[in-house]
Amino acid sequence: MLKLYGFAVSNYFNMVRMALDAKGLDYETVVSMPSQEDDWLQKSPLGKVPVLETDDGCLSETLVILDYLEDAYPEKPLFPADPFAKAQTRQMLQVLKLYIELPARRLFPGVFFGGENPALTIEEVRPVLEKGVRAVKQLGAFKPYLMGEQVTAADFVAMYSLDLAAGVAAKTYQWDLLADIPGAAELLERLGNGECAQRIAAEKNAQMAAFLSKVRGG
Ligand SMILES: N[C@@H](CCC(=O)N[C@@H](CS)C(=O)NCC(=O)O)C(=O)O
Repeated sequence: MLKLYGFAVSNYFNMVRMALDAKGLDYETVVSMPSQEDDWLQKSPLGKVPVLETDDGCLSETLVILDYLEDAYPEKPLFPADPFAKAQTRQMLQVLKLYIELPARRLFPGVFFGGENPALTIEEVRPVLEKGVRAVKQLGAFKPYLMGEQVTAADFVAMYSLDLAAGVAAKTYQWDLLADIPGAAELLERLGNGECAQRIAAEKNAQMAAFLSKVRGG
């Protein structure tokens, strides 16, 4: 059976959980934290989560895992069949990862983890996020899902990256980031109402305080 390693507060872990659930796949979750220990590096060369363990071995990197799931389990597709539409979905995935999630993540220490963000980082992140937001707005269909009528992998990456980026933007720049992407708030609400998303949210909320206390050194 597929095994997914990670922890409930991890947004990347939850993106993959949503995809596994949408595909109706049986899988086991194994609670694992990022680590630079040798054992873990055997599974995850960068020491990160999530990791998907398959009969053929382990895979890390969320977008790669999403591609693998699509190729290995094509029933209940999470990418369009048409090559161009599929590439557009992948384009959106890259935009969300590179220009929304990763820049926002640079400010997690000051926004969520009780640290202080350096002024230079604050200055650097904003223009990247602005471009990312512009690109999501331009490339997104929001009809009603991010790429059109069908739910795709991009919806799951969006729901667990736009929400965090919005939190970062609000606290750092007093910027309502979602308001700059018409349809985004409604999309997050629609996705968040699903049964799997609700289960994930309940687990995340239950573990958030302990997680924050740990990263804040408490
Ligand atoms: N590029 C990775 C990023 C995953 C990631 O950053 N996961 C976080 C937890 S949400 C992590 O493992 N952080 C520890 C680290 O970066 O060393 C992916 O797409 O899966």
